[in-house]
Amino acid sequence: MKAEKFVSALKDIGIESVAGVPDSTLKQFCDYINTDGKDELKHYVTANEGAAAGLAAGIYLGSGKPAAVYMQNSGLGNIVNPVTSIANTDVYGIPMLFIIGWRGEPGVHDEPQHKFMGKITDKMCDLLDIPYSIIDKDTTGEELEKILSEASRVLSSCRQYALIVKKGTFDKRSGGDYANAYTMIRENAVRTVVESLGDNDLIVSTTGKISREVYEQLDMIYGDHSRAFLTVGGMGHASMIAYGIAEERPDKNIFCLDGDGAALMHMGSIAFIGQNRPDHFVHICFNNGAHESVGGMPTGTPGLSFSKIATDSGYDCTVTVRNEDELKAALAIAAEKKGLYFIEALVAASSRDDLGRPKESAAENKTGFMTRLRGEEG
Ligand SMILES: Cc1ncc(C[n+]2csc(CCOP(=O)(O)OP(=O)(O)O)c2C)c(N)n1
Repeated sequence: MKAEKFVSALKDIGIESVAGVPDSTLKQFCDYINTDGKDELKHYVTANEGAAAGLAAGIYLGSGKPAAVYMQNSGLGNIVNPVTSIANTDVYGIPMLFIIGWRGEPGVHDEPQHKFMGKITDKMCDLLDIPYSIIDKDTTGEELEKILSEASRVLSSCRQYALIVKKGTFDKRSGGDYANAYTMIRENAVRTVVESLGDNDLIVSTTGKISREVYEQLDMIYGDHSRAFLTVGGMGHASMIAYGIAEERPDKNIFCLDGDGAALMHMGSIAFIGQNRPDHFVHICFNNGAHESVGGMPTGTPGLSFSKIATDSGYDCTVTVRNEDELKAALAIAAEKKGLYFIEALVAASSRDDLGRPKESAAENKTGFMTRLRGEEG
């Protein structure tokens, strides 16, 4: 299915606005509405999928027209609250069309963090009282029209409707090569951080390719990755996981390796950490202005200074770095004296095509991390 056709079919049922968080399953659609098709729909990239549902509610209240919300199925977790306690007909009855990328579809190989949500995606829609249709690469224009006409009927009764989109639904298209003005390669920056670690230092890394880079670099440099907890799912929660470990293990230095998209997704955690002031915590945000791990689509907050936010939230020492020498200098300052540090590393929006993935199961990696920590208990 061509993204252009899909967008025009959405417009045919009166959708004029779309909001969401990008996903690789929806990459061609996201690329189109970010580039060639940017004038077709009003488009908002939100911090998380729940925020997109809130925005869709506001658009409906303001215009009387339902909006669409796109997401990876992980985002269903974030929309549960606005759907159940705002949009559902037991409350206000606010129509929205959800476009959900189906990761972890049963029978299709995918990463561990997608398995359970993949299994329950349709059941989640049932539970949330959202009728849905599944679309894939074989869905014809005529079938899509029929599905959307049913969606339109449901929306007109102030309910929500979902399109569950299988991997490979949208035809490949050119364009969508996103770049920023930064030159530091994120993988090299991750290596610089990993190389700087002392025996007492632990890593908690965020969802996506940053964790895959951490895993690879640790294995390459130390032959072991047990000092890292990879937050493979739960995007945006790495910093609170890191904080929890910091609370329980004051004998360790905790390095949280975050992404700008993930930090935005649950931005309140920066405020929480700044106010609770762990003194053995280095929070590094690799800011590429993009959701690079799922295709490089923009995070929607160009120029936002994460280090200023960290300063205002109460971090002791914050700095923005643009190259590896500046990063090394910032890490050396953090190593000198305990404190709550924030390093915003401005990096290019790119990664290596042959970047590896963890070879063990997520549960094995958790056990490795915890066994190492127990073994080092003072
Ligand atoms: C709740 C949720 N929504 C969306 C995703 C899909 N997803 C995985 S990684 C990622 C991008 C993360 O962006 P950022 O933190 O900026 O790191 P980058 O990939 O740019 O290094 C997204 C959107 C997800 N895993 N979970």
